Amino acid sequence: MSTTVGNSPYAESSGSFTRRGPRFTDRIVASPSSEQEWQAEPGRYRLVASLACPWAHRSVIVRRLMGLEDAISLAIVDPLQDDRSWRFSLDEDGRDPVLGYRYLSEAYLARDPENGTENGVSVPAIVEESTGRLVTNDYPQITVDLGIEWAKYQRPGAPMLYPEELREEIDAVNEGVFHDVNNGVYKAGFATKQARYEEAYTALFARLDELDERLADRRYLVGDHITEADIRLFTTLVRFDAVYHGHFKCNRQKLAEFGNLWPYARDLYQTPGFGDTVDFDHVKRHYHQVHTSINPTQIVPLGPEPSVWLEPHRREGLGGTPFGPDGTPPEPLDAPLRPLPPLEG
Ligand SMILES: N[C@@H](CCC(=O)N[C@@H](CS)C(=O)NCC(=O)O)C(=O)O
Repeated sequence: MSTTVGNSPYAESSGSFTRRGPRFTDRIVASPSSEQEWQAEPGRYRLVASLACPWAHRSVIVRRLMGLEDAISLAIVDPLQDDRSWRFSLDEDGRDPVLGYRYLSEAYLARDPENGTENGVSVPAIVEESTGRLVTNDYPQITVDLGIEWAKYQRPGAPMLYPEELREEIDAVNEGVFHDVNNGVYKAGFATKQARYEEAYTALFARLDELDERLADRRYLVGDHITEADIRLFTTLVRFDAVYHGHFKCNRQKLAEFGNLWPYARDLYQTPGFGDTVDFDHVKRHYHQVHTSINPTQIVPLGPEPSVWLEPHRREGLGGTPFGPDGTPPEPLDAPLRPLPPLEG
C-alpha cells in the first residue's frame, strides 16, 4: 500500500472548508497578446490529470469532445498522492515518459522554484513539454480555452461548448453549481463543525432539487446541446453515489433517486467523451484512501454497481442534439484510459 496524505489537502478554518484557488492563471490562446498568454500549438503541451478528480475530469472530457488528443498529450497520475502530492507512479520506473518527472510538483517548481508549490500542487495542470514548466492550473479557464482557442486543431463536428449567445446563462448556471454542488460536496465532506456541514448539505440538496426541476423538460442545462454547464455538473454527478453520498455524507438521497437528474446523468454518461473517461476505480480509491481523516481504515467500498449507468435514459424525446445541429460524436476509445491493478491487502 502506498503512502497517502493523512488529511484533507485543503485549508480548513472555523470548521469550514476553504478551497485554494488556482495560482497559475496564464492562458493558452490562438493569438497571444501578452506574456501571460501562450501560443496554442499542437505537440507543445501535456495535460496532467487525475481520473479521480472532478476538476481535472472536465478537461479530459473537453479534450476528447474537441478531438484534441493528437494536439495535447495526456498524463494520468496515480490516484493516491503521497506527502509530495501527485505522482507518476503508474508509469514505468515511476516517471512520466514525456516529462521525465516523478512528481507533478517538479513542473510547478520548474515554473517557480521559490514559491511554485506554496498553494498546493493541483490537477488539472498543463505543462510545456520541452521545458517541463507548468503553464496553468486554472481549471475553469482551461476547459473554456480548449473549446475556443484551439479551434484550428479541433476535429470536424466538434461541439460549441461555450457559444457566445448562451454565455450569460451558462455562467449563471455554473455559478450556482460551483458553490452548491461541485464545491458543495467538499464543503459538506470536509466540514469539521456540525453547523457548517448542515449548511453545505442543505444548499447542495436545494440546488439539486432546482436542477432536477430544470431538467424536467429540457435535455441539457442550457440550450439544445451539450455545453460547459453540463460538463461541470456531470463530473460531480458521476461521483455522487460512489463517493459523495457515503464518504462526504451527502446522503439525503442518492443521485439514482432523482427523477430527472439521474436519467440526465446517464444520458451524458452514454455520450462518447463522457462515460468513457470515467474510471470508478480511480475515483473510489482516491477519496477513500487519501482522506484518512474521514476514512481511517482506507477500505474502498465495492459498490455501487456501475452497470446501472448503462440503463436506458429515454431523454431523446426532449429534443436537442448532443453535439449541436451539425456536430458529431468523437470516435470511440479502444481501451480505458488508465486501468488500475487490483487492490491488495
Ligand atoms: N485546486 C484547484 C482545483 C483543482 C483541485 O482541487 N484538484 C485537487 C484534486 S480533486 C487537487 O489537485 N488537490 C491538491 C491540492 O490542491 O494541493 C482550485 O480550487 O483552484
